[in-house]
Amino acid sequence: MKRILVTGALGQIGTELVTRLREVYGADNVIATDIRKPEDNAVVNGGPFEILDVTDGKAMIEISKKYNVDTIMHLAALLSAVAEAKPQLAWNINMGGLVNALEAARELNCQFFTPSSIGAFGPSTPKNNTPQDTIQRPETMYGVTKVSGELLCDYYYKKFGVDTRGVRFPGLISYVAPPGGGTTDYAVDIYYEALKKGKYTSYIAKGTYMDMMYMPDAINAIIKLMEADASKLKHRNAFNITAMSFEPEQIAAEIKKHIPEFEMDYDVDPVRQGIAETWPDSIDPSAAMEEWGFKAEYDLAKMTEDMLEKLRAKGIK
Ligand code: AKB
Repeated sequence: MKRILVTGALGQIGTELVTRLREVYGADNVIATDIRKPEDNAVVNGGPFEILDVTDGKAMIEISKKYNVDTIMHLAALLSAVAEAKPQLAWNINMGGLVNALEAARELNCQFFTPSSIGAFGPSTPKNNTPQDTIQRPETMYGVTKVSGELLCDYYYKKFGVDTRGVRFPGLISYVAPPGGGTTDYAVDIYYEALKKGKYTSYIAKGTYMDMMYMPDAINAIIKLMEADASKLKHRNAFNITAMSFEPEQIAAEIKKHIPEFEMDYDVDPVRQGIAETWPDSIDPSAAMEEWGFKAEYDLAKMTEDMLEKLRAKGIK
């Protein structure tokens, strides 16, 4: 990777990924793009930035050519809860954007990354230690676009030789930019509310396990996979990766160790709960570990300590 175009660069992953890529590869070599251009933003001001609507394939190719990129990291997508509320829009953005990004990668002979998700699994998928290769019959629009995306990326590799790579992200927890419209967002919100109010009302029910990961591990995983020796990759576009699996009581208990007065109650959202119930309780990341050395550094305890420290340093209280 030498010259990298990132779509959805102002999102939860993009904000931290762009910053790290600019540290590693040089600020001028990372072209951040998003549909909006806010002022006073580190990603906008820290290197090249272009406004890009990913459903505009012509603009994507033009920007890729303008900067002569050799890598495309396509992050722009609607998350699970928003996608369920706006399924047609989700199809247009998630699939339309992906095809446009893959076409740009094909035309410019770029290496390509896009994330899949635990949302690519469904109720008939084995729920515990979900294998790398297994049944995928998701029942959400987000899941439909994620499975289709995995297949499309495999297709572009096999048919056109595009060096496509990707992971199935679990819920990502971070303190820099907020997630927008996911099912796992409760595991981010809880830290903000614990510091601001000392209490949190969970929209996910007691006993609902989902895989999660702290953002530094997610960013490391993307870079490591993109730098991995292609000859070692048997899978390419949908590596299961995870760092931990917990249910709401467990994250609340961990926060209580730092904020003893913290209390949590429940007001379950049927839509997000319904989505969570179709996802695995825990997935098996062994293919990623074997093929490109995936390893997560943060467990629930280490992440909680760091999240609270970083949010306090940001002035959240
Ligand atoms: C979501 O909840 O939609 C995302 C995901 C797991 O893909 N965080």
